[in-house]
Amino acid sequence: MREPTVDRRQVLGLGGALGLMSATGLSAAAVLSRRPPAAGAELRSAVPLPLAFRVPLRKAADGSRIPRVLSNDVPAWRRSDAARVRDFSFRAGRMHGGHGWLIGGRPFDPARTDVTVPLGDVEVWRLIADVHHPVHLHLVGFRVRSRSGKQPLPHDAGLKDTVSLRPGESAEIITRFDGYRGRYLFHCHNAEHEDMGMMANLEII
Ligand SMILES: [Cu+2]
Repeated sequence: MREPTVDRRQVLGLGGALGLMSATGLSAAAVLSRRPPAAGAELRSAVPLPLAFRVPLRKAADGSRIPRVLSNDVPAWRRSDAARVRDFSFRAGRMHGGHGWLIGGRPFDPARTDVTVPLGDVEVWRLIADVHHPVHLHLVGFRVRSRSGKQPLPHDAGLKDTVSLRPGESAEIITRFDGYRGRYLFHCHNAEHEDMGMMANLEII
């Protein structure tokens, strides 16, 4: 008789995800294997811990499917909607007498407003990078119009909060700054870059 099997997500649920897996010495291969352990099996830790996972004796069906179209309400801003176009370079430079990472040639100053946008305006931003910089905006999602003057990449489709610029690459993005007035940030999402100056203040008025 064929043994009932369990969904591997049940196994993960039992294990409390990957952190516990490493704590117990169970290998990722054992837990994430495409061939889940047989029901009733017991997964034991490789290190001497008073801990074991008992796979329950029940069968689970997974009727979920990834839809063919994930979203059809993506904003269709046109370039002609833009109240203005801005340019921002993301480059290495000098900061406080040392090495830093700069936006538009300037390191971050928390007291300085770098960009002021009236609430509701559509803007086009042209971003250019020296090395790899994942550029991230707070407050709004945006759409990627082009990369270095060419068609965006497949993963640029949809509403984005980050565009990952490759070395020497530029990108044109468009968004409407709606939502709330106040002060927000945009920055390189590389933690070392943002901590070494590659951040700027955006004021919605
Ligand atoms: Cu960066």
